[in-house]
Amino acid sequence: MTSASDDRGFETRAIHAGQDPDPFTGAVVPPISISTTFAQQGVGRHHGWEYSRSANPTRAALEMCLASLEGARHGFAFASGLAAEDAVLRQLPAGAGIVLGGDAYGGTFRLIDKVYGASGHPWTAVDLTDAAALDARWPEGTRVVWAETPTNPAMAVVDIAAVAEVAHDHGAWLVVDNTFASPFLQQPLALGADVVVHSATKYLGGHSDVVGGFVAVDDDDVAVRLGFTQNAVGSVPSPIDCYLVQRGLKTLGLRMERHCDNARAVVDLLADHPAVARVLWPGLPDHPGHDIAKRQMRDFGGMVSFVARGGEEAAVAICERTELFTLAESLGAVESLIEHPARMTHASAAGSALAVEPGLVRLSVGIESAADLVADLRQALDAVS
Ligand code: P1T
Repeated sequence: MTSASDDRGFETRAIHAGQDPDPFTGAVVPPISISTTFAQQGVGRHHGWEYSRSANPTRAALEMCLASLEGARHGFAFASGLAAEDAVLRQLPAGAGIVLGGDAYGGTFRLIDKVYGASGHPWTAVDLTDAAALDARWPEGTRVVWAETPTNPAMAVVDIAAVAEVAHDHGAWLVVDNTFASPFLQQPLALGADVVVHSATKYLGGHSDVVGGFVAVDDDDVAVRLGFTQNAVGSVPSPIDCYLVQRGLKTLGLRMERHCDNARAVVDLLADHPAVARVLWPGLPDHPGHDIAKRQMRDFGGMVSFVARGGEEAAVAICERTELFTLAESLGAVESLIEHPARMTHASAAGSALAVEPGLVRLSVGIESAADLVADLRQALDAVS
């Protein structure tokens, strides 16, 4: 769906873009359009809607709003983050190579390695925090560079503008997975990325009650191809799921501010605790990506990882001891979650270049009272000290 240019503020667009009151009833919340099909006045004569896989009014409203929030001309909603990623990777010509960052969500690794790698797309893991090294060691035949920033789960920061320049010099696209930052904190297209992907399951939806994905692009031709793929392959979200993401977006700015503030409070505890060997959060001045994050992000986000001093055993024990932080996969919602990436979200990367340090614990810091989150983590850390 194409979004009209709109220079209103982020929070205004989150609440109003693509969401005018219903022209027939005045309903302030546009109705959820659950119809799968739409009456035609004559063969091929209709109001712009034919069949809901191809286009649906609730999905279109979400796509317009999210495209606007990413500062993109075009947006496409999908049934999951991985479905969105798949739609982008399907645009690669036969045999084209992929560069994947040295750290990424385990499911993205699995998609690129086991699905695209297995069907003739060679891929290489490259540390994208060093754009000059990428340039110097550019793998021949690469047509897409796939970057997360901050990365899942090691919280590395990639300089989007620098990596975009290298990718473009070599005739490749830069795709940025903006799931960890959300468009409130970071807008990769404005920094030179060609494509933005999201797991809408995370901060965009924000309430752990919907699985979804999203792709944003500026290029009109790429948009036509993505729209074709969305319809031809058909991994589209239901109207109710679209509504849930849309509803989540209305508070995205408020939630992100609170996620960031709570992360700061949690990091203060972790940084001083004897059970913690290293804290990985781009807001820390000694984080190697701190200056880049300061430049390309509005704030440092609600995701925090740390390495337990006692290694894997201690990391697992901490994950099993918190009470308010729920032990669960996923992230980006109002409630705080804790997990052990090596055994959970990133188990598929074991033994690969993207394998995760076994002592690593990942926190998705929610928007509960900061003091309660800190107290909960403190008791879990104290128990393993
Ligand atoms: O789960 P899905 O909506 O398909 O999104 C996949 C995905 C894509 N990109 C990033 C950066 C992600 O973190 C994810 C999903 N991640 C988890 C479920 C997790 O716990 O890390």
